Amino acid sequence: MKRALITGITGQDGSYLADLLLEKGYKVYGLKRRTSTENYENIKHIQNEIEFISGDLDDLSSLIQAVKLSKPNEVYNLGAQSFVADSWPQPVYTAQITGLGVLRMLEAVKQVKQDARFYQASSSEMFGRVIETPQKETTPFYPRSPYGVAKVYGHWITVNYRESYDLYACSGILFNHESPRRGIQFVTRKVTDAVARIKLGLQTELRLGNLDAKRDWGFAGDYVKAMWLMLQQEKPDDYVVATGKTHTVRDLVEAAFAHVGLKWEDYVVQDPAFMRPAEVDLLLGNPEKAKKELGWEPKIDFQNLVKMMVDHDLKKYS
Ligand code: NAP
Ligand code: G4F
Repeated sequence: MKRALITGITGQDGSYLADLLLEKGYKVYGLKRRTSTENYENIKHIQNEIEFISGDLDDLSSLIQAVKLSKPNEVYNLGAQSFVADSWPQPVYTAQITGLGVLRMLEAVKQVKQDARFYQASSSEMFGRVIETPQKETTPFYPRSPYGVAKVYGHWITVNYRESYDLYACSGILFNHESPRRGIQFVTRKVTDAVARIKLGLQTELRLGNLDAKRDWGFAGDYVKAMWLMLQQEKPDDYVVATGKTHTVRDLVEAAFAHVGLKWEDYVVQDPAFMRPAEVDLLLGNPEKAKKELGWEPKIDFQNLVKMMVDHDLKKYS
């Protein structure tokens, strides 16, 4: 039985990855940080099948202990302060967890179980003010937020540990991926939740920031398969994971309202409070390498993703 340690187990990706690994017969360990109120919402259906280990990406001793206890064949480092907008008011914390947290996890692997395969959750936010379109593995980074800068550190320290210590360490440069388990702060879920509430008469307006930003949005359930595939190859490498299609926030809003028969213009209000100090205007990934070398394909397209999320939120409030 293979053993996997997942940081960020309670998050969107951690929960889908745990589903996948349990299906494949893995023993799954989840690093769980201490919170005043426990939040198992995304993993309540598999809570009894996961072994939780108390730890925090800010605390190297807890990560060393987690690797000692789990003796993993594979480590998936998905934990992070992952909300870009909060990385401006909390830049030091974001650097500590999203940047240095990667180094701590790599050190724990290096010190305790050097043959464990390591996956780092890198991000298309690293491309930021894009140097070329579409973005691929060799596109230079130009991060536009403290979060993006921290992810660049996490990416390069992963590459550096691979090259310095011969670790099997991969960095997945994932473009935006969403699902009914997406946190409510992120724009897709904020929109689908509001559409459901407006349709059911529970809310009257939706306040948003920049409607012109473009994102390459895919389905999280598809993307965790690419993470697993990266750790099953002969040699470690880095891969862009994306759909190869981009849409504006306005397209997202239009599709979500149209799905319930409403016109978005009647409900959406632009609010400067949701504008960012520096914006990433356009993300569009080229996933050719992942398709060719990993045999990975996204299954759910943008329209079906939006419908899935709106339907889920309608059901939640009905
Ligand atoms: P998410 O839903 O926000 O989950 C983040 C996870 O990290 C949660 O389980 C959270 O635990 C945990 N965490 C936060 N601070 C921690 C700390 N100090 N120590 C240990 N764990 C901590 O994020 P996601 O969407 O699943 O994304 C997973 C990873 O992929 C993140 O690293 C994110 O930056 C990266 N990424 C995401 C996307 C995307 O579009 N989703 C794209 C590219 C890269 P709590 O439940 O306790 O808060
Ligand atoms: O949904 P978002 O907050 O995601 P963002 O900033 O693209 O980051 C996500 O994807 C990254 C991969 O590229 C991950 F690394 C990261 O962890 C996270 O998962 O915002 C998407 C776009 C932005 O351009 C934002 O300015 O939507 C725009 N937007 C417009 N109004 C809004 C809003 N975003 C949010 N969250 N809330 C709004 O009201």
